[in-house]
This record gives sequence, C-alpha cells and structure tokens, in this order.
Amino acid sequence: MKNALITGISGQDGSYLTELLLEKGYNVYGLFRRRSTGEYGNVAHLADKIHFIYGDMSDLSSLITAIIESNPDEIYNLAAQSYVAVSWAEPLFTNDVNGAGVAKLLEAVKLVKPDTRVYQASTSEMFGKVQQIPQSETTPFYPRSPYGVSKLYAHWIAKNYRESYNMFVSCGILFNHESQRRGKEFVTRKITNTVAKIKYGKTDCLYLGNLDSKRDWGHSKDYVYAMWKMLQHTEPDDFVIATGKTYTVREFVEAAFLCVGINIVWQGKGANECGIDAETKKTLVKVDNKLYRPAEVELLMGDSTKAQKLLNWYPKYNLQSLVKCMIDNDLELEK
Ligand code: NAP
Ligand code: G4F
Repeated sequence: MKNALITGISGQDGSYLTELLLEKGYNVYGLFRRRSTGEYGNVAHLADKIHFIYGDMSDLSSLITAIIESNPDEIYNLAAQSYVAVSWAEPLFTNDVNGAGVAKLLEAVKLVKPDTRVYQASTSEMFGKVQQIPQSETTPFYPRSPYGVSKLYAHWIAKNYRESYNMFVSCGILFNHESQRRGKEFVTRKITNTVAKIKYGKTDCLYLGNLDSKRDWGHSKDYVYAMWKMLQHTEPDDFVIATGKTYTVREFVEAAFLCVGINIVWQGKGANECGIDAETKKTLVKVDNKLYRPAEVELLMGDSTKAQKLLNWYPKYNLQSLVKCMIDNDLELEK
C-alpha cells in the first residue's frame, strides 16, 4: 500500500485526486488549513477516509511534520492561491504560497525523504502572452499576472531540485480544467451557476468581463489522472495536459444557455455587448468593466502530444460534456 500526501486536498483537483488514489488503494494524507467554519471543502464526503494533517504552505515546520507523519511515496503539491484575479490584490501572499511555499516543500522533502516522488501543479498561465499557438513544453513563457509569475518560479525551482539533487519532481503544465466542484468565482462555474439561477428565476442577469478570452477547457477528473500517470512514469519530466481545443468565454456562455433551452444572440460591442434570449428578447448577459483584468491572457490552447505518447493520456471530456455535467449539477443545486 502506497502513501500519498496531497496539499490542497480540499480544492477541486485535491478531491478528484483523493477519489482516484483511494480507488487505487493508497493511504491518503491531506495537508489541511484550519478553517473557522470547520468544514472539509470538496472532500467532506471522504473525511473519514483521509488522514488530515494541519499545515500551511507558508509554514516550513508544518511541511516537515506532514512528511514525517505521512512517510509519503508520492506528494501531490496542489495547494495554491489559485484565483488569478485575486493575485493582483494579494501579490505577496500569492507569491508566499505559490512560489516560496514550493521551495519550502521541496526543501522539506530533500531533508526528510528525498526519494519521494513529487508532482508540482504548474499551469498554462505561465504562457500568458503566448509566444506560440498551440503551447507545448518547449514554448517560451511570458506570465501576465502575479499568479503566473509565482507559478513560474515554482516551476523552475521544481526543475532545479530535479537537476541539482536528482529528485523525482514532475511538473504538470495543466490548462484550465473545471467541474461541478470548481469555485464559483471562476468563469465557467460562475456561468453555469448563474444560468441555473436564471432558469429558476432566482436572478435575471449574468455579468461578465472579457468575453473574447479563449481557453482550452478540460475536466478535472481527466487531469488528476494525468497527475498520477506522471508520477508512475519511469523518469521525472514536464508535461502539458490539455484538450487541444480552444473556445471563447462567449462560446461557453452560449453552450451553457443552450443546455437549458435558451438560444443567446449577441448585440453591441465591447462594454456595450449583451447577450439576449432570442425568443423572449430579454437581456440575460451584460459586460461589467470592473471584471476586466489589469493584464489579460487572451488565448490558451495546449499541445499534449508528449503526454499522449509517453503517458498514453487522452482527455475523455469535451466542451459539451463538461458544460452539461456542470449545468446538471447547478440545476440540481438551485432547484
Ligand atoms: P483550488 O480548488 O483553488 O484549491 C486550492 C487548494 O489549495 C485548496 O485546498 C486550498 O485550501 C489550498 N490552499 C490555498 N492556500 C494554501 C496554503 N497557504 N496552505 C495550504 N493549502 C492552501 O484549486 P484547483 O483548481 O484544485 O487547482 C489545484 C492546483 O492546480 C493549484 O495549485 C492551481 O494553481 C493549479 N492549477 C489549476 C488549474 C485549473 O484550471 N484548475 C490549471 C493549472 C494549474 P482551502 O480550501 O483551505 O482554501
Ligand atoms: O475562470 P478564470 O478566472 O480562470 P483563469 O484566469 O484562466 O485561471 C484558471 O486557469 C489557470 C490555467 O490557465 C489556472 F492556473 C488558474 O489557477 C485558474 O484555475 O478566467 C478565465 C477567463 C479570463 O480570461 C477572464 O478574464 O475568463 C475571463 N472572464 C470574463 N469574465 C472572467 C469573467 N473570469 C472570471 N473569473 N469572472 C468573470 O466574470
């Protein structure tokens, strides 16, 4: 029986990864922040199967203790201040957790159990102002947010520990992945949840920022499987994980409304653009300038050929099946 330590266990990916590892017979340990509300987030349904260890990415002593207590074969470092928009409001905190926190974790692994296999949650945000389309492992980075910069430091320090100390540290450069467990502040879940509320008359309009942004959206379940595969591979390496397809936020909105039988047509441009119900002529989507970011990542589209070849990894979900499962969940929630 293998031991796995997951940081960020209460998040979207942490929960799906926990389910996968429990199915595979792992002992799962989760680094967990104390919460004033005492809730277990996305792993509440698995609480009796997880060994929780209090800790924080900014606290080296807690990371050392977590490694001693869990004696891990594998560590999945998923903990992060993961919301790009907030990284402008909290740039230093974002860097402490996402950047310096990773150096602390790697140092703890090096000191306590250097043969542990480590997964680092790198991100397509590191490509930022993209230098190539599609983006692969060899595409130059150009981060566009404090979040992207913090993750780029983490990515390089992870590679550095791999090369300096011969440690098994793999980085998954994952493109956006979503699910019904996604936080409601992220655009996909905000859309599916608000569409469900509109359907039940609980609200009348969806307010969004940049509708032209393009993202390569997959499902978290597919992506945590790739994380696990990376740590079973013969060698540590970097892998892009993506669907290879890109869609605008506007197209995601259209797909979500179609799931509840509403056909959206667009009128106006820029801040004056709005989405109208083709049948009732009601305005259901408006642009709110406050939701634009100081710098935007305009287009992400990943090339996961390397993961397909070396890990035999392929996504099962496409945009339509992703949107449908998110909408079905939010309809149930808002009923
Ligand atoms: P998420 O739902 O926001 O989960 C983040 C997790 O990190 C939560 O469990 C959170 O705990 C924990 N955390 C935050 N700050 C912490 C700290 N200081 N110490 C310990 N734990 C802390 O994120 P996700 O979507 O699952 O993403 C997982 C990882 O993949 C993140 O590193 C993210 O940056 C990266 N990533 C995500 C995507 C994506 O599209 N989802 C793409 C590429 C990379 P609380 O519950 O206590 O807040
Ligand atoms: O859903 P988002 O907030 O995700 P974003 O910024 O792409 O970041 C996510 O994916 C990264 C991987 O590339 C992860 F590393 C990161 O942790 C996170 O999971 O925004 C997506 C796009 C952006 O271009 C944003 O400007 O949607 C645009 N958008 C338009 N209106 C909006 C909104 N985003 C949000 N959150 N809320 C809006 O109202």
